[in-house]
Amino acid sequence: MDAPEFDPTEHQHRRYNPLTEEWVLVSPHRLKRPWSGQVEKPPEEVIPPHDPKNPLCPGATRANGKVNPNYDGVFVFENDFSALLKSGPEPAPPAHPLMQSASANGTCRVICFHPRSDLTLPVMEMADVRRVVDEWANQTVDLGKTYDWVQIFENKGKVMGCSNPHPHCQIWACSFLPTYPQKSDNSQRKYFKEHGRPMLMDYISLELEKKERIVAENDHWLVVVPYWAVWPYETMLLPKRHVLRLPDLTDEERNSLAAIMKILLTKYDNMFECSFPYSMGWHGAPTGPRMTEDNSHWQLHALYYPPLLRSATVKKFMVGFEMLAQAQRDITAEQVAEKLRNLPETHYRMKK
Ligand code: H2U
Repeated sequence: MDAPEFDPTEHQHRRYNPLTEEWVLVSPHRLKRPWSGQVEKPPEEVIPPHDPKNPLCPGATRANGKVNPNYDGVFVFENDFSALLKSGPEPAPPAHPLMQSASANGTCRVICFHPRSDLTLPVMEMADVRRVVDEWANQTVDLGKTYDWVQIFENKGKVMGCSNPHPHCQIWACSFLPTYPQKSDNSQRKYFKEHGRPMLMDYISLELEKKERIVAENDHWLVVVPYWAVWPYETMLLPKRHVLRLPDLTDEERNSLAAIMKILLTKYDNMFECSFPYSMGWHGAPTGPRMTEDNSHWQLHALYYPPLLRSATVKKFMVGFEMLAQAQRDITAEQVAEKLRNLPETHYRMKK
């Protein structure tokens, strides 16, 4: 009897992430196993639009005693519990290769997206989301004058360790390239050297041609479940044009980014009819002293890593084989892209 032909939706295989140079094990046959875990939806959390005790709200007092202004758009402040300080004593040069330390300076800031605590990006007005995009770009310019890497990230939901429901993100600007950006810089540089084109521009062309993993698309932006995705609902958001950093986006591209983010995040919320948790962040060409180097190998992109697996409460744990050997997923990137693509672009809360 002939062996059955390989079917990526049925048969185990490994996929390669060219950015991290890591592999992920895909086991779609496991989707057939019985599941008796929790699937019910928890009651929706009621968040007041304004809580004078919440340190991120307009007019509230923060941990360091400072009072926030009565802001009516975005509001940026220096994190009162910064993981990176502007300066400090330098560690001594490594005495042994097995015990190396190096200097680490930086600045941490918080951006409040909106004065109201009960809003999230998908349910905000387009103009409000556009203000967030502009602030991301402004902060990249400002902190990018000094720092090699400006990491903008949003941690959303209690399950991601986010303690505060007020819509906000963080920025950690570093005097060094952190581990993942460093890996990404290396791999994109290597690809550019070998092929003469930016890796992610080639990837965009492939995804637009194959149309198997596209979640949403507009004139300027593309959202895909990457071929090599690890988290069940992981997505990548990229400009279709070759863009190095957020500040390089045109006025039109910024409006278009606000629009596609609202669509992606609405689809996420509609998946399990909950405020979908995730960690997301922007990766663009390095800044600071690295700004003068040739960074043509870079392409700006945002990475979304949602932790959920099967329902609003069942999370994927990166444990066991994943901690000790390699990342693994059951449902394929193509199957998830189809699910997300078919979800409505109207938020479930607007229907009721
Ligand atoms: P998270 O809930 O995502 O951790 O974000 C809240 C951030 O706001 C967190 O980094 C900062 C915390 O350090 N913060 C202040 O800087 N001052 C405060 O008074 C409360 C919270």
